[in-house]
Amino acid sequence: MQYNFNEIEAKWQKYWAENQTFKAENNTDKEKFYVLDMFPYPSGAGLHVGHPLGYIASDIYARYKRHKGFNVLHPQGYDSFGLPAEQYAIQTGQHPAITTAENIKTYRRQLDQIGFSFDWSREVRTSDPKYYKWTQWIFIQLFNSWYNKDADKAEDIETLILEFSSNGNIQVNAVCDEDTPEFTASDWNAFSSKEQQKILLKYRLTYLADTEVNWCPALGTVLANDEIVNGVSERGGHPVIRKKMTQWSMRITAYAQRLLDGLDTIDWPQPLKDSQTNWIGRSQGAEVEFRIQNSELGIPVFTTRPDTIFGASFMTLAPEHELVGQITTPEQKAEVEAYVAATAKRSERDRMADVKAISGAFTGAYAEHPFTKQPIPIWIGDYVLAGYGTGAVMSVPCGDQRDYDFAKHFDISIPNIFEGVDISEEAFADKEKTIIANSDFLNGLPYKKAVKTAIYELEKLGQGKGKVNYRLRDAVFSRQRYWGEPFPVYYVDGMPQMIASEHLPIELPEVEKYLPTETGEPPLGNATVWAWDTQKNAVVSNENIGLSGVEGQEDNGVYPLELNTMPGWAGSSQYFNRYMDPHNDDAIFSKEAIDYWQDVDLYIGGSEHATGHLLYARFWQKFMFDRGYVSKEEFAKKLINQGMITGTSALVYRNEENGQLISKGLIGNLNVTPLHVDVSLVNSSNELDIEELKKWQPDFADAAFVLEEGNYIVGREVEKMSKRWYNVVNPDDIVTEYGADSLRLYEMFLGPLEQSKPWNTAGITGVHSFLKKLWKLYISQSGAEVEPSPENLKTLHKTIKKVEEDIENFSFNTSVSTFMICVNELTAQKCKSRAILEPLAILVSPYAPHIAEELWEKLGHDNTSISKVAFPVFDERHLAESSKEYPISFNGKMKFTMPLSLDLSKEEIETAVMAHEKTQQQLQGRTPKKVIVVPGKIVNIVG
Ligand code: ANZ
Repeated sequence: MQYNFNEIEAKWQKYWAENQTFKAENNTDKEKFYVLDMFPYPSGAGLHVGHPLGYIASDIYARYKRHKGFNVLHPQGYDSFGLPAEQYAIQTGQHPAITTAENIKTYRRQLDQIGFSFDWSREVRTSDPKYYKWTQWIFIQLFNSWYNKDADKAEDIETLILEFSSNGNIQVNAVCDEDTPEFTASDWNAFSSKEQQKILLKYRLTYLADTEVNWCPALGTVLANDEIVNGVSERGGHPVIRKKMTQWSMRITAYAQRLLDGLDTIDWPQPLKDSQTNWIGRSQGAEVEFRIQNSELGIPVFTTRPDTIFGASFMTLAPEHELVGQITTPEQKAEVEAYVAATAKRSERDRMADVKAISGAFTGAYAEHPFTKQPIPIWIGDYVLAGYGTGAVMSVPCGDQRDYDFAKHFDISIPNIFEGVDISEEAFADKEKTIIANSDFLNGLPYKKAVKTAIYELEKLGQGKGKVNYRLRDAVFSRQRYWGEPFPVYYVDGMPQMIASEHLPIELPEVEKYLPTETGEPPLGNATVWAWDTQKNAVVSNENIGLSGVEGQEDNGVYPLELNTMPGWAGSSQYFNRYMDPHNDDAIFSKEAIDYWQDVDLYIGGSEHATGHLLYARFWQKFMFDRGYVSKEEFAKKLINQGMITGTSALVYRNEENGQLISKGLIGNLNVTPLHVDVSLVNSSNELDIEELKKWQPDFADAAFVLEEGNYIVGREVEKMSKRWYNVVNPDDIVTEYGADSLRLYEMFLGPLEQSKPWNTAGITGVHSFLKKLWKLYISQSGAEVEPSPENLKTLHKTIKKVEEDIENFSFNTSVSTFMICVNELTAQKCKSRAILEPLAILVSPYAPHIAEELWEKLGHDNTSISKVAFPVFDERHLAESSKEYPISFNGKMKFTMPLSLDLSKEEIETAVMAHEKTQQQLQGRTPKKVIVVPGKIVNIVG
């Protein structure tokens, strides 16, 4: 009987779907185990073989855990809002919902045919109103919360309002905007409602503020820092500029320290933790105020080195600093303004990256040194970033390279506070060593003490305090896009109001055009039915909007809705919790569901999400924890980043002299340009199918070819697998030709999960023929009830041991070779025993589930799935050698060997050896003086 994989795989996929084999229950006595994949964005191109790598690994683990008796939650869904669908809509007029649904169909078909054990009954789609109802709900919870630093957690905004009305904000220790004024209870109670709302926005965990954003004119939207690579948009490579806009922001900075601390409690890859740590960027130092001469104004600076204060010979402000306009003298005005205008064109990243180009302008103003009272010139320079620290620095040219370069360039004095002292790293580390000179009361103090003393003296002056600064910024949460979650927000007199949760979801309105409006409003500005009626609690036509705030006009309770939508990370920041109870319409999830599933035990996905999704999701989880919705502060105990599967691109070489395509071996010194061609046009010997190439792209239709030995040999290069390089391999083709089980095994066989590795379709034949051998081993067996031999058992048990260890260590590639060895051995042993073949099928089943199901059925288990059978238990006894080739020596000289059971006693061994004919030959009738037996080792006959 043939191994007909196409038939077998279709049969079992149907069986699993019909029987809901992988449906997880929320109510069971079994221990839970939650295995999660990062859900895909369903792009128009479908999956290539690089995409399922992580999914196969997590599927093996999920299946293994089921065999181990766990109740496994292994869901899948779609991150289905996003820019590509919207851009396609702009180009073609197709509604993004339609293209998204089509793409999802393709994804589902592709995922199904790989045989994943997903519980599809729990599927979520972030663009489904039933799902984003809860994204909107979380937004409202954030709006209605503030961060209490004393309690070190988020709390209900009502507690803050109560405090304001009884005590004002003097004693409130909250994370809030820098410019929050102080007020008493009577001030608060006298404020108008609008004034109160404005103040509360300074405390809410999501708030509206004028923020400097990364504006991408080509995409017509704001981008997050992690969406910008080398100063241009990650998607499309368009220029990005800085611009001030009123935007929703998330006060993630309130969680900076907890996001750092939490990293110690989770088993995530160190490089990922490092990038989150750097992104959060904690620095300890001081804030120091420099007073401006002849003025009431002061400029605070953030410094990590307050001990160097006597070396500060000038100050530098970011060109965007709010005081620049006020302090610049009339003589310097023109120069300063020109410089400010020039820097507005440069992105922050460019400014940070470009350390060599020194530029700046003198404001004409002077500050006063806090201790020496000497005048200090105030400059502006674009190496100082507006959004970090206070946007101003005390410049210490002998301590900081950028300050030094600046001082040199503009000929500013460079006082030496390190004169004659050791400033090596060791000196810093040494508690006793002095590293500062020419610094008044700091002279003679070791580094740490100098820092403390400087802060102490500044505090005495009322001009400084110790401060911890984080590089992390609040996250801008508004996008000028159509295809995203609408905000549950309307505006009354310019102030944002939340729609009550019971009226959610607020569904995306229809629009004529997906582009920004002519007046520069986001695409939702094109919607004509996009106003909130507070009487009917419904979205109504814009025509109904009342003229609130206009004197003499009655406010009819209909108000404009928010025009921005939420960013891509909104929908992915709590999806892991929603899977626990995905159809709940009354709550994001029930208490029962979250109490049972708690958190993700294993999360697998790409490392590119380190400072985006994985940071935001941790933030929202901590918030949900503070507000009592979840019981775990970290959502995923363990995380693995799968490596990238690279493609093997194929290249032809165009001779620039005459346009001929030159076979690789004949290039020599010719001036050629390599061109990518589709890898499907090339066979495993790197020979190009010339006729197919001519049909593939019109450019090649009339090409002339220079061949070697009758063939065109292409060049090969390993690159990222991407449509752009025509090196994508479609899993559909592999599944049709070799089957899903071969694909699964091969993806694992390629190498360690976390490493990047090249794809080479030719290599799949190895695992494919292994599966055929496995099949044969079962099909050739007839008398299944034969007792297993010790060798059979040994082969089986060493396989159980290895495979179990491998899965536990996520070392899936090594299991595949173990299976190969096992099947070779059992084939050689002509094993037919059910007691061996049954457990082997279970071992194989997480990796190659279809064939395992089929073999299980063939072994007589009708209409049951192997996926629920207990994992075989390793028994060490079978690995023990049962016999040993004893060397038999005469007077210390080894003469022959004989096999003896290891169970024999000393006496039994002696008897057996003495009875051997070779012993008799050696002794020739003599009686030995002594027979020395060392069980398990040797026998020596003396005399
Ligand atoms: C004086 C000084 C002396 C500094 C010295 C360094 C060395 P991190 O570790 O990144 O927090 N700085 C502060 N705000 C800045 C801004 N907005 N743009 C650019 N640079 C800024 O670094 C903090 C240090 O970077 C601060 O300490 C300040 O320079 C500078 F020997 O102050 B320092």
